[in-house]
Amino acid sequence: MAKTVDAAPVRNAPGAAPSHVDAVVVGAGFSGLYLAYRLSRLGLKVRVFEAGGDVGGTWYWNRYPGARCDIESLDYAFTFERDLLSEWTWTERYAKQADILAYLNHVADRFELRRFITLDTRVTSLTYDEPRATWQVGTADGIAATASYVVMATGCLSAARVPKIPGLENFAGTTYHTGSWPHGGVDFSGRRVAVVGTGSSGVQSIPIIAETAEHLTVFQRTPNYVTPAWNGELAAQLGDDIRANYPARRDANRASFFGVDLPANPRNAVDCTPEERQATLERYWQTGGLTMLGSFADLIINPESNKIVADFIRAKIREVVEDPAVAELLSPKNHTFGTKRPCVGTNYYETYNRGNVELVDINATPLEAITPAGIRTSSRDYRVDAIVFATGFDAMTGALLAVDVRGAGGASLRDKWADGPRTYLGIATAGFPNFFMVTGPGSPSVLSNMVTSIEQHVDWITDAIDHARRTGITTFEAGKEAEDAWVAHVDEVAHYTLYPHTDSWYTGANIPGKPRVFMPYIGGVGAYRAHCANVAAKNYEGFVLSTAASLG
Ligand code: NA7
Repeated sequence: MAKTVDAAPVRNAPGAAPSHVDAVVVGAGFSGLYLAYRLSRLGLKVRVFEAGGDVGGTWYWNRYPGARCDIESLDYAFTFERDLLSEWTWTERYAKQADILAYLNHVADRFELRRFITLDTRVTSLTYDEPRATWQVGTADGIAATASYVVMATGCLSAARVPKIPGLENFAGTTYHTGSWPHGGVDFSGRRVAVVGTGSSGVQSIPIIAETAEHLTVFQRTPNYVTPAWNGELAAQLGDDIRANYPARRDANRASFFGVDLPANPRNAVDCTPEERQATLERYWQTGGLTMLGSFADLIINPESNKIVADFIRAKIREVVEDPAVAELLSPKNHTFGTKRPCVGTNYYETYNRGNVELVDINATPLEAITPAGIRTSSRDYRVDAIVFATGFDAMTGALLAVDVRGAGGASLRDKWADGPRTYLGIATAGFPNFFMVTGPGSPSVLSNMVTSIEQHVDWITDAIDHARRTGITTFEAGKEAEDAWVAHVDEVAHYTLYPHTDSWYTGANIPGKPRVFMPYIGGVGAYRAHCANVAAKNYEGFVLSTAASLG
C-alpha cells in the first residue's frame, strides 16, 4: 500500500515555538485513526503521532507467521460508516494480519486521514502546563507540539516484552519478538528454532514455524486452553447476508457482554446432566473460536462449572495429541478456563505429533540461560539458530507509562499508578486534566472485541471534547471521588468472578514487580456502555469541568 503522507511533519525549527493544535492523539492504530476521523470532522485541529513507520498499530507490529485476529472479521471492523462495510471484502472467517493492516490503510486513505498523522515519531513525554491548560508533547527531538487535549490511543498490548534471561546478548543466532516482527518476513527453512511462550502469539505461530523449520523446540511455562478456530473462507453469500442484517448485528455487539454477540447459553453447567453438558460443549467446540466462553452462564463465576469445561478441553487435547506424556504437559492444570486469555488455534495440538517438534516444560526444568549456541535449561542444552520470543506485553499500562506523563502540579502518572492503575471509567484519571485514554485500565478493553470498545470510547471522548468546546469548558478532569468509587467497583465486580485468582497479564502477573491488580472491567460491554452514556447525560457526572473564569 503506497504511503501518501501529505502532512508537514510537526517538527519545529530550532528556536521556533511548537505548533499548537486542539488535540494530540498518540498512536495511529484502530483508535488513533478513528479519533483523527471524528476530531477532524468536528473542525478541530488534530495531530496524530505514531511511533511506527505506518498506520496500523497492533497490526503494523505483529507480523509473525500465522498472526490473525480471533474475533470474526465482520465483527472486527469499523461500524461508523456503512459504506466501509460494503466496499471492503473480508475473505476469511478470521482475518489474517496482512488483511487487517490493508483494511486500516484503506481506512486511512478513504477518509484522507494521513494528513493528520506524523509517522516515525514516538511521544516520550507529556507535560501539563497548568496556567495555560495546555499539554506539551515531547519526543526525542524536543517539544513537537502543544495541545489543549491529549488522547492516548496507544493500545493495550503494544509494549512488547523480552524477558531478561542471562546470556541473551551472547546468542550467536537471531532473536525475534512476535510483537515487533521483521517486515520482510523470516525464512526458517533448514533452521533449528526455539519458541518461548505459548500464549496466543505462540499458539498461532508454532504450527506455521513447524512447517518450515528443520526442528522446533517449544519452551512452555504455562499450558493454555486452545479452542479450534475452524477458520475458512468467508463465503460471499454469507458475507452478503451479514451485510444485509448488519445494523442489527452491530447493535447486538454493542449491547453484548464481550462486544461481540457470542452465542450465550443461559444455563449453568452445574444444573445440567452429564449428557447435556457433553452435548453443549461439543456444540460450542464445533462452533469454535472464543464461543466456548459462552458455553455456560456460570463458567467464570463457579469453579465447579469451570472445571467441567476445562475437563472437556483436556479430553480434547488427549484425543489429538498422540504421546500421552506430551498431552499431559499441554493440559492446563493451574488455572481456570477463560480467566487467562483463551487462545484460538489452527492445528496447534496436532503440531505436537510432528517428528520435528519438541515440547520442553520449563517448570520442570527451568530456563537458566541463553548460550551462544542456544538455550540452557536446568537439565540440558538445546542447540538453536533462532529464538522467537512469544513472551507477550506489559499489558494495558505498559504503553501509557512508557510516556513520562506529568499532570497538574507536575505530578507523575507513574507515581500515581505505582500500586496499580487508577482511572474513572478507564477513560480519564484525576489530576490529569484534558487527558483521555482509549480502552484504558478500568474499561472492558481486552475482555471485549477491541473495535467495539474503541468506537465507544472514541465517540464518548470526542463528544466530551465537543461538549467542552461548545460550553466554554477549558478543563475536563476525572474527579477524585468518582475515580475512587470506580476503582472500587471494578475491583468488586472482578472479585465476583474467578478472574483475579489467575496469574495473567490481566493482573500484571507476567511482569516481575508489577502491582497485582485485575485491570480490565468485567461488568460487560453493554452495561458499561450504558453507564458511560448515563454519565455523559448527567452533565458528565463525576468529572470536574472548569471554565476559564472559574480557573481564575
Ligand atoms: P501472552 O498471552 O502474554 O503470552 C506470553 C507467553 O510467554 C506465555 O505463555 C508466558 O507464560 C510466556 N512467558 C512470558 N515470560 C516468560 C519467561 N520469562 N519465560 C518463559 N515463558 C515466558 O502474549 P501473546 O503475545 O501470546 O498474546 C497477547 C495477546 O494478544 C493475546 O492474549 C490476545 O489478546 C492477542 P506465562 O503464561 O506467563 O507463564
